[in-house]
Amino acid sequence: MKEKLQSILEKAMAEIKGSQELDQLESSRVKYLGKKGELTVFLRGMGNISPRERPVMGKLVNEAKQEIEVLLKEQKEKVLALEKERMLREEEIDISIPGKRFARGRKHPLTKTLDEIKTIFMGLGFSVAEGPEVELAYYNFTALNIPEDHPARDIQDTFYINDDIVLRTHTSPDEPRVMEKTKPPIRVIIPGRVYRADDVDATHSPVFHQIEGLVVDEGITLGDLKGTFDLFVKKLYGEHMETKFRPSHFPFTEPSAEIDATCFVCNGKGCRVCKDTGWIELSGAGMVHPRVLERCGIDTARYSGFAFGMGLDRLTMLKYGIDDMRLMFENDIRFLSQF
Ligand code: 2NL
Repeated sequence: MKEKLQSILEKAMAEIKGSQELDQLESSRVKYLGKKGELTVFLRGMGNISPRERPVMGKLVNEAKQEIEVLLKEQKEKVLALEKERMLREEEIDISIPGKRFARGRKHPLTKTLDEIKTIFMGLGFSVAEGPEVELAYYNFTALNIPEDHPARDIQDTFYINDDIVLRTHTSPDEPRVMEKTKPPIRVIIPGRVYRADDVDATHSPVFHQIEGLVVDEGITLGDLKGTFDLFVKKLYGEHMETKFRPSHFPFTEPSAEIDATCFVCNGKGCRVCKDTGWIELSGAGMVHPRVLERCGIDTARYSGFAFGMGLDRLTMLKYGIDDMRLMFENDIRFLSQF
């Protein structure tokens, strides 16, 4: 009997010591100490031994049971400690490894130029407004004094949604929208995307960008336009820049002018960019036509205003020496990452 007990104990001890998993330990516990476990069965079998030997054997069985319990507990702690160590090792963070570099995006050259222009005009007390790209033909043409038979209305030149709705061909329609809603004094610039039915080439795109400016107040003159634009150009391109007006025509301004600035490639000496004139055309402008003011309910006996409209794409191309407009819209990372 004693040898039997000894062999069960040895087997159990070896098994438990060899266990590396909690599951294994639990099955060992069931196997030896459980209801049908080997020690339990052994204890029951003691009915067969002599009453004299019984207390001695009983004591030995209990001792064996205790030994197994203690060992199970110790082994369980060992397994848990090993497990913890393994987890710590696996989850170790090496803070000396260099970090991952993320490719950082940057502003599109058009956005950069626009941001600069906004900052300059906001410094002059202008606010920034925006209007819809899908626009009523009324605001795009009629409100701007563009007559019914004007070529700008031709379906060859303009994207019509239907007879009354177009993709705006300029940012000018936002100005009557502002004038209808706001009482003078008005000082606003309006940047935005505009559309023309043009084929793509180095200087044309069916989608491009304009910035419109509008000032309406008492006593506004062409002198205010000249002073404002001159300051704007000096801030954008440098203090040495000069501006001049050239007579022009727009249906929504009277008188109208093209504003030229010193060619900043050759500083006025004459080069390929300015076609040897020393000047570069930057903007159309003029005094707001009285008919346009009146349509918006502005009293022309009291108020007058100036307006200008310029191409953001062109200004940006000139600023950075970009010679092909397509680059602005292709989103080629090799181009964009240069700004
Ligand atoms: C151009 C010419 C211009 C305006 C836009 C404007 C707006 C109103 C009334 C009067 Cl509501 N004028 N805007 C004036 C003159 C020229 O744009 O060729 N831009 C690229």
